[in-house]
Amino acid sequence: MPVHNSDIKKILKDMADLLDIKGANEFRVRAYRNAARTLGQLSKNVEEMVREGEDLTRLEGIGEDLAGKIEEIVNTGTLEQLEELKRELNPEMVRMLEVASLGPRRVKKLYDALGINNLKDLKEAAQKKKIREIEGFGKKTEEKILTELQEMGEEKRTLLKEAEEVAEAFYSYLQKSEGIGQIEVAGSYRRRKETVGDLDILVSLAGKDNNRVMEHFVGYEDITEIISKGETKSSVRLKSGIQVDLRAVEKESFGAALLYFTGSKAHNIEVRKLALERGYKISEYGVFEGETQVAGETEEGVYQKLDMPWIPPQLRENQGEIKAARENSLPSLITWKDIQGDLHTHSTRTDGRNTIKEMVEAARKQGYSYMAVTEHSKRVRMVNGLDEKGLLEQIEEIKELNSTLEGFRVLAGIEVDILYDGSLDLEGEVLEKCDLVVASVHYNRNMSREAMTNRILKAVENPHVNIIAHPTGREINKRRGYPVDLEKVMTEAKGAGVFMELNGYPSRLDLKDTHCRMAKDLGVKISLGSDAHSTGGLTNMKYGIDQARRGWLEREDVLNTLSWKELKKILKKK
Ligand code: DGT
Ligand code: CA
Ligand code: CA
Ligand code: ZN
Repeated sequence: MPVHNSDIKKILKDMADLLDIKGANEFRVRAYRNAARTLGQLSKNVEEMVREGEDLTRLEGIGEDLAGKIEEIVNTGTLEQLEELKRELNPEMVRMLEVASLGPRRVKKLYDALGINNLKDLKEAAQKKKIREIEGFGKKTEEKILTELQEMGEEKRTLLKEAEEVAEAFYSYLQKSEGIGQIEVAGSYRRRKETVGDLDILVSLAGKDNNRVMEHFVGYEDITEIISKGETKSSVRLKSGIQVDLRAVEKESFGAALLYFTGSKAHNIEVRKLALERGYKISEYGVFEGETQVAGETEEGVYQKLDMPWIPPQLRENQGEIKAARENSLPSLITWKDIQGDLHTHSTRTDGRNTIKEMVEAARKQGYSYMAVTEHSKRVRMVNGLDEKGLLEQIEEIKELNSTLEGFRVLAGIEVDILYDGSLDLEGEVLEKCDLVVASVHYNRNMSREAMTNRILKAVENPHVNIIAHPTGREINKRRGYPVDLEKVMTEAKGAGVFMELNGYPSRLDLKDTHCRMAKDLGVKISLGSDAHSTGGLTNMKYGIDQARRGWLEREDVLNTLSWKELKKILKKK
């Protein structure tokens, strides 16, 4: 395996950090840090230098000793001294360095003051407000550590789209097993949460041979670890890192088990309460009256026994869905078929991979009757965002394209940047010529909640803006959204005739389920956009739909369920 400069740099830096935590001589620590820095700035490949017998001590900050260490890394891929240090210190202590506001000094201080040597103790101490009392830490740092710990925890969850690829492949593999009847992927996956912790697959047995089913399950080629294997329950870990739990139940219990393992836990608890009130016992095996099973083969049957219609999994979060079901007032949730067009796409003109023509073709195949092209504006230099002239050219290009299309309309749009002061990146007289103006924040995100809210409100009030796109700027597992008072923004948007975007890009989905519900309650229509950067990206819409459903949205809550004719009228109203 080749050893890159960055690998060597990382090892040297780890050495410095661990020595520092250990309280080693300051000069020794600094020597490793300097060497790591030198490696980071080097244009030559160190591995090659070693192979060609070049003298490493000629490099800045590298003496005999360090040169020998670097050779060891190149030859063995690691450094014995580092491995030793890792064995000596609690490896969890090393992980504490992943908390952004903790450096080695602080880790050592935490250990000396409170004996903290792992993340769990760190979290506990922060929650008990003990950290603020250590010299040099304070309340702010303590709160920051808690947030950072939380973010680290969140990172372990898998994006729904990634989980979907894994789940679908596993599903088809299981289908090939003899002895399996029905298969469902339950858990948060079935509730279509934006991220999933693990996958919960439920199967019903067609024969009586559990063993064969479990053998087949653990024989899947992508498995890296068999965590447990029993007759009715097994767990494995896959190459992708995701854990999969499999449960096998008899056919008569499949519905009850599906309901139970779909969750959420909070939903299950409410369902159980209702059952108890009616004198039933409910479990993953069925609904029982005394010893007799009275429901459980299907989910519908279980809900029916409790006087409720079937509840779509996306709603099962104990957010009022049980009450609504019992009053027969469940929302009739939006589906992909209700969507008439996509309101957020990119093409090769900026950072997309397909031409407008190709995107249009794909959108038609999707069954849409319109699609807005919304390129970035000039402030987004990295992707050659459009300036006024470029936008005018594109409007012309789209006009021409439209004249060749029948039964389909390309909307000339723009995703214009909301600048630091809340003004827009392009002149109003050009924006005026667009069918649709989508505005979003990309830069200078480091603002107070109040300042960011005012910045976006200014865009809301701008007469040219129709939609506020990705209104929180978050990227799941990468960065939190900027702080913004969405309730205030939505309230103003409602008054100004502006719509809020639910971006379907699987790692964005800026508006959370709860935000969608907030919009519905405030009466602001949501615009669903795929933010497609290629023809394949148009299918991001389905993640938007799932999120919208989790937010209780119905057809009339979503802007692009309207035909272009209706939509045009609404946009003009502004
Ligand atoms: P995840 O995996 O963290 O994204 O979330 P879930 O909802 O898939 O949770 P998971 O995998 O721990 O369990 C799957 C379902 O099993 C969960 O949604 C509800 C059910 N379940 C698990 N533990 C309990 C429990 O202690 N009580 C009840 N009532 N249900 C549970
Ligand atoms: Ca799960
Ligand atoms: Ca699970
Ligand atoms: Zn975009």
